[in-house]
Amino acid sequence: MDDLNAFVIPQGCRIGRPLILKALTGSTNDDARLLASGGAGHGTTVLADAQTAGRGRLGRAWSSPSGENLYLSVVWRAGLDSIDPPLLALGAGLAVSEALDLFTPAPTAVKWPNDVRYHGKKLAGLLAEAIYRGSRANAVVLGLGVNVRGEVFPDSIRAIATSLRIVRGEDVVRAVVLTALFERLDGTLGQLCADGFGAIRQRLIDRCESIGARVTVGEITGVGVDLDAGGALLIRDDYGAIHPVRAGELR
Ligand code: BT5
Repeated sequence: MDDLNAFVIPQGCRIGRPLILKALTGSTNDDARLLASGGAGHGTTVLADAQTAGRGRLGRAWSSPSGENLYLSVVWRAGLDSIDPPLLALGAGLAVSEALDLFTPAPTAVKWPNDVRYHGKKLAGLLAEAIYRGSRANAVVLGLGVNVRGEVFPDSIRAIATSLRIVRGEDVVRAVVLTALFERLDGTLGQLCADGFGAIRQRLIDRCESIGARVTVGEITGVGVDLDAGGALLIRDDYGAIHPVRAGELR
């Protein structure tokens, strides 16, 4: 964990303070949710070297061995009066993809809504969980799992997962990746909150592999053609009808 212990929050960054570093935890999202429910401020971050119950969406497991990858959860409170949690999650996926480009031979892509992939394999996943007071979210926990140094994955994900180490062919220091992630998250999400989704929409479209691809969500199959002003993926079916998809799992 020495490389994580040595990590210093980039100057001027509004997230990552306080930083709670754990050698082992169940799930950093659970830890951050608890902190957020107790009133923890914007930017509070839990970072773990390993998780015993790392999770993805819909209760799926996130492989979280020690010494290899990044598992962190950021309490985000800014701008929630104007930005919905799903848009924040879209912005976070864009930020992570842009940050990871600094370490990959070619640009990474976003699989809508927010998986970050390299040549079709998953480099990073995002689990955004809103905490509501009444009908309004007063915090969103942005949980990030980024495969940095892992080289051997469990059988169940070997065919679909990759890491910076694998795509680069050389070691990557976790603290350096963490610095890039904090800078991009702070910058891109700050821009989203200040200027709205329109300010980052084109950047996301440019790296969204689900646009121009044949996709299926639930009952809808067609070609992803655009993202609308609310972040929905527009799918054109084989009869030419356009379907906006606001949430779901692309196949
Ligand atoms: C995600 O879910 O992609 C969100 C993952 C978020 C994990 C972070 S780690 C820090 C924070 N604390 C948590 O407890 N969670 C967050 P989803 O789209 O549902 O993808 C889950 C699927 O990805 C699994 O069913 C596997 O197929 C695959 N998977 C599991 N572990 C993986 C890994 N390390 N790398 C790539 N794919 C993985």
